[in-house]
Amino acid sequence: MLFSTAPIELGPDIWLLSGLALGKPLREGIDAVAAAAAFRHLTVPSGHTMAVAMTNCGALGWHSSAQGYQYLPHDPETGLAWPAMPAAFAELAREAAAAAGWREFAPDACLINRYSGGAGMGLHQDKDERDLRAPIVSVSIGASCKFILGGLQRSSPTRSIALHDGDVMVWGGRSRLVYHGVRPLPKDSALRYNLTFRQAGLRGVG
Ligand code: MD3
Ligand code: FE
Repeated sequence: MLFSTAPIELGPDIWLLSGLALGKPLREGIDAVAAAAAFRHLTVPSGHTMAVAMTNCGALGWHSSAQGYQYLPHDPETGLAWPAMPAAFAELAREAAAAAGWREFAPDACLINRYSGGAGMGLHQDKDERDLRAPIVSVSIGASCKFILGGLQRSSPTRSIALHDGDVMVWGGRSRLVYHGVRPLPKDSALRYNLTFRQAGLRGVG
């Protein structure tokens, strides 16, 4: 049976909704988005290429280049608008935010990360969004991973949290700017996808 447990507060304003995404047609949504906006390995300002492959859907998409990080209304690879957020994505994001106490969440950006064996994401903060009062909702799909949860400073102590297929987390308020990352997946791991839903622009503005 598909199930999801009651929300667990992992830290101040960090909520884990285990299994909330199970049984929803998210892989189909990812495939549809990727058919229009292919996964790519972006360059970071240091000149390195990210281990994680990314694409986006929604009004705005996160982009990184040698020049820095920004949200763009178009895919720079094709010049086309990012594909629309699949209905199942938007509904899940709003359901999760509401379950964690944010009833007004209206995501305009969904970044899709794809991890293959050996890929991880170093410790960082998410601070490219215009309005940091809105939470971020993240959804884990596919292979499990070890998520690294730090604090408000890079030097803060970290915890390791196992994330599994279907797990959803909501980050807001006092923990919106916590440092976080993902340990490299084992070399022989299956693929892992992560969706992060954000209110990246001004409320009501694409
Ligand atoms: C905590 N993604 O895309 S999701 C990212 O699993 C990112 O792909 C990771 O970090 C992944 O930026 C982690 C969990 C997550 C996402 C956003 C956050 C944690 C967060 C924003 C603020 C604080
Ligand atoms: Fe992040």
